[in-house]
Amino acid sequence: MGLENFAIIESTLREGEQFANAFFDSGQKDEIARLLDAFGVEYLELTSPAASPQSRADCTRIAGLGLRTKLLTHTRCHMDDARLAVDTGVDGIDVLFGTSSYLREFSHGKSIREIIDSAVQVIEFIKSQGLEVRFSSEDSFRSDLVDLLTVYREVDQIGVNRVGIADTVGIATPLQVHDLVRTLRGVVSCDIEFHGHNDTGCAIANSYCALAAGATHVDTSVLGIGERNGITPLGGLVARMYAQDPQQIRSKYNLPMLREVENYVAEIVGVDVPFNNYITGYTAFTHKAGIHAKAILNNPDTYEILDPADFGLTRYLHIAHRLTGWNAVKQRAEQLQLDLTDPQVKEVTAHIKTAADQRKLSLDDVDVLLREYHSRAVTRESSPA
Ligand code: HCA
Ligand code: CU
Repeated sequence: MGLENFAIIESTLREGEQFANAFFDSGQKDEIARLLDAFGVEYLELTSPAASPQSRADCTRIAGLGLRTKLLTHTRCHMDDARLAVDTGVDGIDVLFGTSSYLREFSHGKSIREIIDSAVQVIEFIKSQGLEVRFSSEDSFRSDLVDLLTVYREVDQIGVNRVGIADTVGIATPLQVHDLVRTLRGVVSCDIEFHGHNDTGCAIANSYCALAAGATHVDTSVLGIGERNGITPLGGLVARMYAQDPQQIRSKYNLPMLREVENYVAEIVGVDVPFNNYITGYTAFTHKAGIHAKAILNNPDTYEILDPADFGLTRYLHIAHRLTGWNAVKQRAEQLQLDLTDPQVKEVTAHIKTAADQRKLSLDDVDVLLREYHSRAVTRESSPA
């Protein structure tokens, strides 16, 4: 487990529902679930059935959709919630325990035993129902380490499937995540999940470091939507893991679906996919400087670690600007079926650069310059000496 084999717990239908703009009606929830199932995430996490009557109905209905992915719901570590959750028909329950201040109470010797006892009761009940169970603590990075490890050791011993650490406030650094997961790896034998918020832009790096240190599961949401500025984005994690091992990621996930699921979620929550989004941002495979364009034409690996074709996307060479180079212009002339010699392409490239120094050009402007140059060249060649 770890980098070689990990599972995504896709939480758009739980953490994502905590995004300011999110209101998912039942049809939209089903569609998100189907798209993510088709993409191939290993788990979907759904809002607690204790949250509202509709949340409960949605959980039960989605559990009946016959998806391939495993379904989890997310509840407080409480018997009432656990009973409700079991009745929905999901495959497993992610129970979340307390807050960091609650945990801090342990360190004052308050009720660590009581906390463990109630965790044990909930975990044993869920297991007795034949369901998978995860136990995690909110705000793990601001919790007392000894308390945290004490609780996790106990729940591991009674057979919890997974423990989770949550960077609820987005404060953790990649190094801290690596340290904590490695320490935990030495204490428990069950799987380890990481849930990371993105307040300081570390969510993807933190998730990667969690896996590198021995975690087995990472929480994501589509476009990263969640509380505040959200959590690890699905596409960003996929990009990171693809860079690590393209073959693994190509075989695990239906990568061309990524854009579809992102566009769908963006539309229903009323946001645009950012221009610089991982993989699907509109400049993600655009190459501009002449030197880059030339190298890309020779061998895309020189400036691309992700192959756009794997994601059903195409690269774009941006040639309408003063940084352009003749190799890229030549390719454009070929696309337009304009027959020009290399010296001619170099000459027209100089014209393009001069024009681009005066104003912002479009590809259309470049095409006009190329066509005009070509017809002048043809006229010169065909006119009698
Ligand atoms: C929240 C809860 C949570 C839970 C994460 C988990 C967090 O604050 O809304 O269950 O692992 O970030 O702590 O999303
Ligand atoms: Cu969260």
